[in-house]
Amino acid sequence: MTQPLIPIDQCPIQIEDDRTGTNVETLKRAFADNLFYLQGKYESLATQDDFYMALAYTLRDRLLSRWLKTMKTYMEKDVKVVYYLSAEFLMGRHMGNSLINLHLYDRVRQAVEESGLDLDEILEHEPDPGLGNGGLGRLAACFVDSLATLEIPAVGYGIRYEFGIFTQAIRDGWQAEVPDKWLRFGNPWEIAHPDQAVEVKLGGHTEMYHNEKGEYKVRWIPANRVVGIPYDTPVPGYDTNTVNPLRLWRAEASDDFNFDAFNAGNYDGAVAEKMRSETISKVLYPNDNTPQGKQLRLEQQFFFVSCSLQDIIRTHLLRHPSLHNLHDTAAIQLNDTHPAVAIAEMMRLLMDEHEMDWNTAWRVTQKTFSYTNHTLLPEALEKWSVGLFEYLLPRHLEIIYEINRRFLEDVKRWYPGDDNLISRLSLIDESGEKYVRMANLACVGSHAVNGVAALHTQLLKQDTLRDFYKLWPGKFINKTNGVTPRRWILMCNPKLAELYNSKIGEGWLKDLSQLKQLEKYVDDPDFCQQWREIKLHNKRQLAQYIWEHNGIEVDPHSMFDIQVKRIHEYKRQHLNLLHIIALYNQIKQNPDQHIVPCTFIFGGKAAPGYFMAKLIIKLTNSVADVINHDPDVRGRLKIVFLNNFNVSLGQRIYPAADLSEQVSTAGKEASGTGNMKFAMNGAMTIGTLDGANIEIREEAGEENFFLFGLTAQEVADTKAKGYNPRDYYSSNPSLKAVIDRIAAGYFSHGDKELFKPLVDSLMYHDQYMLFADYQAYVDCHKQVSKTYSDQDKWTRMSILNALRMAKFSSDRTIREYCNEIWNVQPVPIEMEEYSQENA
Ligand code: CGF
Repeated sequence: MTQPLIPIDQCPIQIEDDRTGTNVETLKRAFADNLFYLQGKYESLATQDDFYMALAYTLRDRLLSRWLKTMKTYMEKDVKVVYYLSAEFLMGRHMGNSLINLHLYDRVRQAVEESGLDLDEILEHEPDPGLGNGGLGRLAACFVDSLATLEIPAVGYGIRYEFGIFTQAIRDGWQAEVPDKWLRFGNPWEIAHPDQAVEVKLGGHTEMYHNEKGEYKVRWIPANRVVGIPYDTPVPGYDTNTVNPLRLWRAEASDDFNFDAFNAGNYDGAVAEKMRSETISKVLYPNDNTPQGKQLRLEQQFFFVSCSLQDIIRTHLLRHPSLHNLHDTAAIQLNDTHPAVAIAEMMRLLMDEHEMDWNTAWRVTQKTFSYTNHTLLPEALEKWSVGLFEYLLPRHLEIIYEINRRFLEDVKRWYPGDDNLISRLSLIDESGEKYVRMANLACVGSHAVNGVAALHTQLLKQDTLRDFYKLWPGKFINKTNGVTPRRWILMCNPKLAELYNSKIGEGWLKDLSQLKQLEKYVDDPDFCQQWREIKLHNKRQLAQYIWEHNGIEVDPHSMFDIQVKRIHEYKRQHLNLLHIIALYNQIKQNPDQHIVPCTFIFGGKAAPGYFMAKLIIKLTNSVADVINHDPDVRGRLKIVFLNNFNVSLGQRIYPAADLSEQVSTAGKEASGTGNMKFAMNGAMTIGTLDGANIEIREEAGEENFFLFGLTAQEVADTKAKGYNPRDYYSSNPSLKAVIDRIAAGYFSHGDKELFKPLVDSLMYHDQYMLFADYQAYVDCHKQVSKTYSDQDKWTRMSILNALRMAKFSSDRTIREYCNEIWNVQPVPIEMEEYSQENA
């Protein structure tokens, strides 16, 4: 008789073996074992990649029992789960995170060292999985970390792009894009589950039919089918047993389809179709805040949404006979409008595939979904041409029309005769070519809509989504963004973490407000001295990196003034450049004048098709070239553009900053999250009253923040009055000198054409009002320099900034989502602790 297989965690004899044990000897054995059996290498022939892979498997093994137990607990307890739908997850490297969350850093370091290797080198070998553009994708990654840490049942759903965000190279000062082959050597962190593959339909047409009960129904006859294969990556919580999955879908051609073509002898056609299907998960669109109306992008969105919803429904039906109570087991969050087609797909699945009537399906849908808006830029609000929608998703378009019809009926009843209101609220933009407005769909189909910082939510209510706010004020809620202190303090700034631990223990890592207790040391000379030493240490490390990568020698004692983020005109990297050139002009006029030595560091990618952003990169490098080599400057100003800004580079940069540049035009940056990472690591902010800057200033204290510039209201008022940038140019000699220097070709070897588009755009439009804010910004920088010269004062301000950032832990943000939007509770995962001593 065959014996049923006993799950490993229920085996009567628990053995601390090579896959679970955590003492140094066991770790060493496991590492060697994986190198031999999984990488197929002797140590003498192994490369750094082999070592990295072997160590990654060693760690993944140690996550598995917690991971499977987490899944089993959720199933058995039939808990409500948060499903976070996001087209981007910018996770950053996994290995360091796993070491921290498994509390294995020291033992693994020892095991690796005793094996004759260097852990830091191995850590550096992990490719940075760049499955996101910037803030939105990184926010999703911080959120899944906090969800697991807070023991919230959650699944992140997204796309397993074969190519993530491009690698940025700098050639002759210009950005060049290089494909990101992050999967080249395989991905040891993920586990594929082809058994849970789902089919996704595309194209075709719909038809009416009678079902068995004699009712009229609609069915979708697709032209094409694609299969979604899930790949799960464990997301361990810090200091808990919870390990939640990040489930990313890969597109594969459906066998049926190929088979037909093969049978017909059309081999090329079958292969071409296979490639076409698999293209869906090939590459991440490298645009941030600028949607591109490309068919493939809509296919990507629908693909991962359909896979995920089918998966959610399957999970629900394992424990419930019907879908009427789906909202009791599932809270689905739409991270921006990229997954908003989920509203229509859920309706289709409920009605067409699960026989639910419209009203019930709509009630379930609305109760299940909530939507986060991430942008105020009107050009960034996604819309899809009705023609494309109909071609790819004919059934969904019908459903959207019906949602719209019913919705507008209501509006007409509530606001009779207001046709303008109707056309603004409509899910279909009919002002010219017809478009489906995804934000409108998301607002109508969700029970909650949130912005990502207080000002942003306020502006959504009074501007971008004001008509919806008027209809449903109760739906709108603010959820100020946050970032995980595990990655953004502990992992990236270990010396600072050590200092905190030595004073108050490790509790702050799960409750950042505990840092407030350290305020009593703000005047303690020893503490301040240690604080300065840590910053200097971090600056030295960054200086070393700059030397190795850019060949530029920078002085770690100079002020590190840093702006790293996507390059975008609204973020105003060029305002920063104008100030640098103004300082340079001063030096040229009077080379002996006192100037606080400063290293200006930039980093960030530009969307490949965004000419002006690319020109800003070129200008940065050109200004750097001239100023860094001018003997009059005597090294007092250095400018560095660090190429390929990504999560790993961010981990080096934030801890080394003295000054954080957050200078977007007020009312344009929804929140920002880099601003939080800088402040948590003790950088002072120079910033406008925009996004989360406002709240950072409130928390840090007005006196600990360098504020400048117009408010969002003043920006609007100035524009309304008729803004003319040339007035500022002609009345401000310093500004004029700066612009004239660029226009004269001083930074382009006399070429007056190169930067003309940038100069003209400022002189004749200046959409983001750099000129209006120029003088305030320059003056504010004077204040910064003066303060920096008083190191005691600066240190005090830096300490207070870092200690007062509790609000910006993503744990706080996630708790608010749980309580106010998702209605979910923590579910602790009970496990017998493996004794680390006996292991
Ligand atoms: O989302 C952003 C970022 N660029 O990804 N937007 N989008 N789309 C906003 O511009 C940021 O201000 C915001 O912090 C981030 C996450 O909410």
